[in-house]
Amino acid sequence: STATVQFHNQLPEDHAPTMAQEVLSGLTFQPKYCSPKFLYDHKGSELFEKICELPEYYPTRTEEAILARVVPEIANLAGPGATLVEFGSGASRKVRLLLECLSVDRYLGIDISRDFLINSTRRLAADYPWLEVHAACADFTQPVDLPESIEPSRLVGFFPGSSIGNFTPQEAERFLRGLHRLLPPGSGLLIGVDLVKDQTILEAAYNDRAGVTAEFNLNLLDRLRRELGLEIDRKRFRHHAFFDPRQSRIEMHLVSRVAQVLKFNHETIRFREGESIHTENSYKYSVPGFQQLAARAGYTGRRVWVDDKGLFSVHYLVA
Ligand code: AVI
Repeated sequence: STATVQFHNQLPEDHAPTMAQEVLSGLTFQPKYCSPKFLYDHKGSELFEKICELPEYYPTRTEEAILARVVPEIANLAGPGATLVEFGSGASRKVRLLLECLSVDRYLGIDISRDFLINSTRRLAADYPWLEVHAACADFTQPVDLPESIEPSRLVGFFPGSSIGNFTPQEAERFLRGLHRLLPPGSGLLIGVDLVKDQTILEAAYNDRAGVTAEFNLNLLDRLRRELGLEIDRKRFRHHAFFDPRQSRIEMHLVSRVAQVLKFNHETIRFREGESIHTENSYKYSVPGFQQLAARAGYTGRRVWVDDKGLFSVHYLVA
């Protein structure tokens, strides 16, 4: 096949030193934390794809069903000839639902997991030969710029899967405002947002019976060991995820099973028994709650779609 992907690297060639610094500052903080973006090494991205197929993990299939149902309306709102930019494109699966129906001629996938990004955008380019495909390896928790060769007159942002929920509301607002800056007038943002619901449904989604989510969380420790040389043994930690209704978020932690001391470069990191590393937040919103956040970041809500069980929402916002 002649399908090509224009690749833009926006991560430093060797990002291990910055990663080491970021991880170290989290592990020496009280309480200990590690950014969820580090969950996505190649293995982690694969595990996340598995999570999306778990019976307990309703967000993926619910969002896909909403998108499949409303894609003609989305196509109307987006109009022809825009550039589609996906944040956290992963396996680039959901975007296929849009490409079948929207008349966009350019796609840019942005993801932090390089090989994963390259493979999935290559498959996309092969399957949609008329589409100009770009891939940017970037950390979008930091301010991003569009690659220079992309100067769209109009852009449609796609931020599916409730990844926005992995930011705190304050970070989410900052991210959305930063994105707003990149959007030419008339641009839109299609964003999937998980909704607050019964605590047992929420907690089951992050504590699946097959243990894939636990594996996804614990894989972080293997990664830190392999890439940063942190002397850490995953058998001494366990996965813990729960819903905090006061903050309306799932918290995911790695709990130390024992009191232990870890060596990391020249630093010593001490754990009490039961002390944890907070590895992820996943905020759950109400429809009006999210609309208000988007409005504070400068957007106008055009449409919101929710499945009939009220599990998940998809918002079309305009800049
Ligand atoms: C990517 N993100 C929206 C997922 C979530 O639900 O917060 C990541 C995840 N963590 C555990 N399971 C899935």
